Amino acid sequence: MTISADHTAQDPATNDPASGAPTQSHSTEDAASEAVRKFGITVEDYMLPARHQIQIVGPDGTLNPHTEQGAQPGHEYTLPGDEDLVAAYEQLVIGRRVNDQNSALVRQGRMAVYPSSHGQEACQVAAALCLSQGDWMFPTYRDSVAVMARGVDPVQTMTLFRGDWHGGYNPAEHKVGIQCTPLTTQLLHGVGVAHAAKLRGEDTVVLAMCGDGATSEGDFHEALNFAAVFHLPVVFFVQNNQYAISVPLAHQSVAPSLAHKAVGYGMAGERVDGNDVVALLAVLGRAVKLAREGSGPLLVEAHTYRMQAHTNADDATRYRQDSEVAEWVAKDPLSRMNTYLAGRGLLDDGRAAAIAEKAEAVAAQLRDGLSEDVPVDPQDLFKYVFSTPTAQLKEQSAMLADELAREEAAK
Ligand SMILES: Cc1ncc(C[n+]2csc(CCOP(=O)(O)OP(=O)(O)O)c2C)c(N)n1
Ligand SMILES: [Mg+2]
Repeated sequence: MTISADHTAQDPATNDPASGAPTQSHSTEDAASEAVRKFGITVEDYMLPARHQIQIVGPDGTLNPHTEQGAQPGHEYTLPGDEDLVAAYEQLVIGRRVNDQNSALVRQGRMAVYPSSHGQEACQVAAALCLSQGDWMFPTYRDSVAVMARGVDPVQTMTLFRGDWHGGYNPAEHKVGIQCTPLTTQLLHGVGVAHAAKLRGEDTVVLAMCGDGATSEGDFHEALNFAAVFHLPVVFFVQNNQYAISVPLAHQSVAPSLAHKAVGYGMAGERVDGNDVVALLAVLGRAVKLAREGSGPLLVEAHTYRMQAHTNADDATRYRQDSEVAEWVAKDPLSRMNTYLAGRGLLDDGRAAAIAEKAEAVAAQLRDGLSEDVPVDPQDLFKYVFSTPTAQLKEQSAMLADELAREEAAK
């Protein structure tokens, strides 16, 4: 495939500038040629994902030889610093403990539903750690560990999944969108925030997250196209865990990779081993940096695996083989990082024990917080939907008030 750098791009700025449309063209060619100048690479090298997934630490916990890291022109990545690696490992251990604890709380009836990210913790952790304080994250229902790693209180994070509120935290306070169940609506929210930030002259980057199945949604197309045309600082992060509930990737897309979808929108795509937190930190870190520097949006696809059922309401044994799951046990993100750090002398027994203790404290916090029966006000259903409630909502709210009053009187 050849991408020409020298044909004249259509100027998307025929729109009314007052609408916020770009007043000068920011085409694929602009972003790519800038990168070509900056990195001395070809346009293809900039736009297309690496020939192989970027991997820095292999499943056995050893550093890959340089050539196997996907180190082709335009795809060289630097190893994150030691402190960042240990911090990531700590979050991996906490994330795994959170996944196991939440699954147990569902079985105990303390939570309505939990889409576990067991096996995907490296993606979760890197998503949070690659962002600066002023950046925004737009997570899916599966990204609770990423939300917590970003600093949202664990119990507040899980309030949504207890089923008694729309969400437990203030998105504006944490710069984290509410975890979305309707697939890919959050990508549009993220693009909107990035657009607003750009108009205000802020240097905010938005990390907009979705799954492999979600890439088939119309909203995915609209979000990517809008972000590319308006040259917005968005990193689209696709966690390809191979399934959309029971639908395997092969029935979802026959693109060479999901990262290749980027080029059709005029943005660069990259693919990375989603169970290698070191590679994820490097790839997402660079994508965020490029987006902040004005390179426009980028797409990162992480290859990972959902080790457990879609949610507690799903039976994964009906559509996949145990042998397939076993193959991914060998690629576990935690054990490879443990081996790698221990081998480099960055993790001894004392440090590992201190990390495990922190993870236990978070699990205890979840058990305590989610075992409390919090009184809920049914009228909350109608609050906070619109700043000025619609006539229909007012009517429904009055009907509910009447019913509750009659129930009370009948006691
Ligand atoms: C708009 C919309 N369509 C369908 C669904 C039903 N649904 C819930 S999860 C899911 C699969 C999504 O798969 P993927 O994007 O790969 O994310 P994963 O669950 O694997 O993390 C579907 C189809 C939904 N929630 N929203
Ligand atoms: Mg999936």
